[in-house]
Amino acid sequence: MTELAAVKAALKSQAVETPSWAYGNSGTRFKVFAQQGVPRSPWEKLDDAAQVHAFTGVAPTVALHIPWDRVDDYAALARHAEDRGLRLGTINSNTFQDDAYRLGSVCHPDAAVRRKAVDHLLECVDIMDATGSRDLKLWFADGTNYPGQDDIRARQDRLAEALAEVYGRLGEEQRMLLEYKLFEPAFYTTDVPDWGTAYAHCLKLGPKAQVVVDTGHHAPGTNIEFIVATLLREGRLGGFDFNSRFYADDDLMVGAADPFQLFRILHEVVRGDGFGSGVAFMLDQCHNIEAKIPAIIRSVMNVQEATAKALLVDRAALADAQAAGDVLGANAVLMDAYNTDVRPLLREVREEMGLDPDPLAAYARSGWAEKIVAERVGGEQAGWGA
Ligand code: PSV
Ligand code: MN
Ligand code: MN
Repeated sequence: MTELAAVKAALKSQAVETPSWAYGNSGTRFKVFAQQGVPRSPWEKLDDAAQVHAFTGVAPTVALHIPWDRVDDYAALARHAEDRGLRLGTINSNTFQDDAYRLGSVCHPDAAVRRKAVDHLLECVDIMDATGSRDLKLWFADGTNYPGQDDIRARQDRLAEALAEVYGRLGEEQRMLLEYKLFEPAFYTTDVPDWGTAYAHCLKLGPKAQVVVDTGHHAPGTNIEFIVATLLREGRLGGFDFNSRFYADDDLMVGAADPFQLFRILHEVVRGDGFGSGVAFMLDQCHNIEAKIPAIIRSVMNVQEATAKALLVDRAALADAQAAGDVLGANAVLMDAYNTDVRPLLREVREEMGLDPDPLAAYARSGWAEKIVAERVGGEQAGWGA
């Protein structure tokens, strides 16, 4: 295979998981702007996700969030996905939207609240069994707002105990992805604030526990690609929640704020043999003011473009320049790849996959947007938190 053929083959095999919640209404704490045609159920979210996959060819799985996507029959939901060329992906737990969780969930000082939270996580594993999902994604809103509010170390002990119970329930092929976040909703301490804390817990649990990097969950200026390189080197990078941010956890379209950072991250993924290795590429975004399906298509394309550039890095030339201590030469190799216009290459890849080379234009022509506005009348639109 020529090098270009290998790059094309890798791009065709890429899989970007889209989040069910991105198809529903979302907003900030100030306002949720409802959009016409938005899904009213998990079934309709999958119908929309099928459009993203149909036009991009690389978005075959959809992440669910429980209880936002609670249904009576998960096997039927999995069949609904299959009928549309999709599979159900990661199951995201939710231990942050119940009144009981005011002081935390698995780290709460009251054992009864911790039990409730762990039972929810175990229920999520039951759902994974029914949907055939590989990954359970855990993000905990747990933390404190004031110094002295609770014992920082005791909270870590409670977390470890809860994680161990859930880990013990995982099947052979199932994984637990632990997501960290610097702050919010807790403002003083967060119980899983950084990759080091997540990694320490995963290390104790075992190989099925992996760290998930949400690109919006760091302090400004954090070198995320260094974290990626380190976790890959340690065999503990479970996946990404991709999105972009200007200020905090903005959940904007990936590659919109800083496409160069996305390239640098993907370069480390490629360098660390993390591409096609089980590292999950997921989106975790909210489209508050823009049309949702085209925004998700755009996001998938942004990931593809950054991946194509990362795959085009001349690794041999880079290694030579690095070995020779050629600082500017090495930097130039990386920048050459980043500055390559990969859009013609991706158009070719899509044509070879039997797709329209311009997914956004093809979607706009398809009539789907008009169809859902006309058909989805009555009922309650799905929204963040419902
Ligand atoms: C928390 O901010 C988070 O990134 C977690 O992944 C949640 O499950 C998700 O957002 C909800 O959008
Ligand atoms: Mn996330
Ligand atoms: Mn987030």
